[in-house]
Amino acid sequence: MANRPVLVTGFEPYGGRGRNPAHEAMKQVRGRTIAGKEIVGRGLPVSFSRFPDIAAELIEELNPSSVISLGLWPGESMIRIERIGVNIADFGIPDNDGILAVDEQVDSTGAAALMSTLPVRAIERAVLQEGIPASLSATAGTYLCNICLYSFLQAAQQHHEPVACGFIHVPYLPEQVAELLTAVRDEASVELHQRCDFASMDLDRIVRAVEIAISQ
Ligand code: PCA
Repeated sequence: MANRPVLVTGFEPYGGRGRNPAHEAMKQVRGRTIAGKEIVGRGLPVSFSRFPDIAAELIEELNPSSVISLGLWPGESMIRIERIGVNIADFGIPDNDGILAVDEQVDSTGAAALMSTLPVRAIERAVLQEGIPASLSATAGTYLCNICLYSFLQAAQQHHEPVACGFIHVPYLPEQVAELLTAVRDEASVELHQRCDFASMDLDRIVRAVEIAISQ
């Protein structure tokens, strides 16, 4: 039987940002073989209407042994390994279709929450071992990244073979924070110390953390 690939997904830019480090990290690993595993990469739309179907379709099409999804968490300072997806869709900003979900559910008949089935503690330890800041997180938020995590976990439960699924949030790129700092200075409407979203990590480190996650 052919080896099953690892699916790495990365969200497209959203929220008026020109780049998403998650999408860029996905592009750096796709098409490679890492720890003997073939990596298939897909960009995901920041679109509530495309979930949960897109997750089920990708698992059906690719039959991956595992799915590692990536998204940006603005202001995060480290590799943030999510433990849990919740059945809540409640957005702070509209998605890329202009939809602003308030107090909705991902699936009205679904479980309240689903736990990541990736070896999250092993990933955390291995990433830290390489000197890259990382920690486990008990909330992926209630926006598209949480919807993605929940949807893949649910789709995996329906699949005929086991699929380990999980989500990793990544920080801004340093270049993005430099742009933000420039904008804050130019707008001159809040003091710099009122903002707490200026943490960043370079793309090479983010990609290395994804490689390590794939290898666990
Ligand atoms: N981050 C958002 C959605 C897309 C992304 O990269 C989130 O954390 O939900």
